[in-house]
Amino acid sequence: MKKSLSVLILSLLCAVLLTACNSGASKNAGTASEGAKVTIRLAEAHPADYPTTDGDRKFAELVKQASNGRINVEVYPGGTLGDENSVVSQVQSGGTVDMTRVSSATLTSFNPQMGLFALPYLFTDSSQEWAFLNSSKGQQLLKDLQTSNMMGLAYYESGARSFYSSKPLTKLSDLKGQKIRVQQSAITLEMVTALGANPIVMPYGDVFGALQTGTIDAAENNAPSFESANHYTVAKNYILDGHQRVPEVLLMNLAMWNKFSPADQKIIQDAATASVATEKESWAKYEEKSNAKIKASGVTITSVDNIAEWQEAVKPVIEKNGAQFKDLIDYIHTLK
Ligand code: GTR
Repeated sequence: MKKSLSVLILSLLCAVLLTACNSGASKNAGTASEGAKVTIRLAEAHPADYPTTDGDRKFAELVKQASNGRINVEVYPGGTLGDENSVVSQVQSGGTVDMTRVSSATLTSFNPQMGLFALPYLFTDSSQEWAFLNSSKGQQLLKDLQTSNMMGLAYYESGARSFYSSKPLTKLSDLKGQKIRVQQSAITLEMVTALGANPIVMPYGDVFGALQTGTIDAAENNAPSFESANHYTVAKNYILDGHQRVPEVLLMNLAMWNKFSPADQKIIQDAATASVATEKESWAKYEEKSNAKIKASGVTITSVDNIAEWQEAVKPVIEKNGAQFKDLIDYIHTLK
């Protein structure tokens, strides 16, 4: 009798516990699905008219449309929600920023796999890069961001990065001893050191002032960033060595993603995928406009005809950091 009473009490307790757990789960699933309105804050480092911001806005528009206004993505351009590093920390930890568009180089400190893209001279050109990004291996890297509590939704175009300086810079040996601002990426630091210069990590938003005051001599970026951030008005020497092609990534906090119903996840994923075409189209136009503006402003632009010399200098960096990506690198070499 006593035994059957305790079994009864135990079963009742289990039932109560199970109901509590289940109701918690369904509450979560319901938060972002039918009925409930959700606001997503998306941080963007670039100005309102920049190609990546065009991509973000297209994404927001498509999500709004497909969810009948239920899911509202608010895009905050111009770095107003913080520098890239702190914004990614927020997205990762579920802070006040839910989403961001960020450089994959910045992501390296949060997810070492992203370090692949920081390897110098990894891709020969944009078509080889996109053949990889669109491949199942490239898409897997996006998915693997989940191991770092972030949901990677899409890659965006970011061209090729090259060095620019307020000091003469027309050949590799000119880099010797120059103080060069770099993104927060260990591989980039090593690359710049291997090229004979002194790397200094600094948020993107501080680069213009640092170039003006001489805290740094140089920086490196693609033409749209070099131009839109006004760096070209201070750093009048641009050498087109194209050392990195680091794609941009559109990211969401993983816990937020997991709260959406499968139908809403599809809406968000489809919108992100569709926004890539808008960003790439805008990129092509903006890059052309930036190059024309840089040229017209009297910047000395040098193209590199002995790129093998640069590649040779960074070989130890590739050997050291590339070993963990050997399969991916071999695969990239098979792509056109
Ligand atoms: C740009 C990139 C930004 C930021 C910047 C930088 O190309 O789009 O997100 O990472 O470079 O150098 O910090």
